Amino acid sequence: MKFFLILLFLTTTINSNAQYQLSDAKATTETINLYQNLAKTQQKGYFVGHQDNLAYGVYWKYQDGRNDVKEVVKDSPAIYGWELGDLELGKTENLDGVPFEKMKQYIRDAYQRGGIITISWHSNNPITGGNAWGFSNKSIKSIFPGGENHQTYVDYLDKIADFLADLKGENGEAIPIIWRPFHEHTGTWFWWGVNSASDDEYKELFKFSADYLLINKGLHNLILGYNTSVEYSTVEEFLKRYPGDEYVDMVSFDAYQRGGIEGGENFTKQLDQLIRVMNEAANQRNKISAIGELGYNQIPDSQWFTKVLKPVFDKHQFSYVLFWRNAGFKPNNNEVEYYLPFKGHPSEKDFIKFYKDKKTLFEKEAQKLNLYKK
Ligand code: BMA
Repeated sequence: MKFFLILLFLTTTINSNAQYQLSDAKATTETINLYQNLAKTQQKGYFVGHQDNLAYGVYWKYQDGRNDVKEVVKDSPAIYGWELGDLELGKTENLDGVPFEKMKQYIRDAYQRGGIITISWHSNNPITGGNAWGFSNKSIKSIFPGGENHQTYVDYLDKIADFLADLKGENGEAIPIIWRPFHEHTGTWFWWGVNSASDDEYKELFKFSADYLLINKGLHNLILGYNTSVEYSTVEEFLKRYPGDEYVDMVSFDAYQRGGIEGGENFTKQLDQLIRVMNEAANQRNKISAIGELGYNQIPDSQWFTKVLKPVFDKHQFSYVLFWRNAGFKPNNNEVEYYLPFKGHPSEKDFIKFYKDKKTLFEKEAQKLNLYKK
């Protein structure tokens, strides 16, 4: 009898994911369903995503129907990452040249096909007028209510809110968005990072912005992400700038392998530690977890996916991994940047193996799971 009761308790908890509740009590049905389904799916695998996937690849730009992932595995990513940097300045293209009107259409199309959308924001600096990188050595306090840069920051958020509010499905419902603002905040390079914003200021920034979008702007399609970089080795360090359970639904980190391929073993170890600590934090706070950004520029290791990533991914549960963008050649700095193979790349075969792994979930699987339904 006792055994039976325990079993009953376990099945009920697992099925309803009762421990995972969105922080927004007014979240739309589709957003709640997506969140519950992300939590449930963590138990069997993880969704695979790609930044800017539909807009361009290493050797093409804006060609309808193309995407580098599909040309290799005959399936699309399950998660589509997009970036809003420069929208706050009223520009028509983001900082990487993606037109916002096209982006909206890609988002609608992917949602309609059953894919998942996540959005990041390399916001320009409302204090200095500079871009996201670099810092002012001034406190960011002046963007909070009463401060001299407050109105500038509120104007930024208004533009972000307008964009997010315009993302609607065919029946007029708001498209759920995994909103991942002020990411890599444990690093030094952004104006919201540790060199410019104190922990308390960061929390304030996160809370003010979320309140503004949800309460003032009435957006209820957001799954809120708290996303660090790699500078942590304990739960306390990971949660150092955590704004509170009522402001976060998902925790994640960004990590990149750099240097020679002999560093693969160390990267596997590092990832293992990063995921383990993140998941401890996630379990303590009853939040889902994910890898917000990942990559090894140009994938110099032709077995990177199965030899470096798979062994560690097999050991842990998390909802998704997003590979960063296949920018190709970047004329602004003469660099080449991409993180997933294109047709003809030496790691194509390895990525197909990774695709076939039963834990990796791409768009066809996402469609079957009907993520926006209960
Ligand atoms: C970086 C690089 C940059 C890009 C930025 C925002 O990591 O890909 O080229 O501008 O992300 O997308």
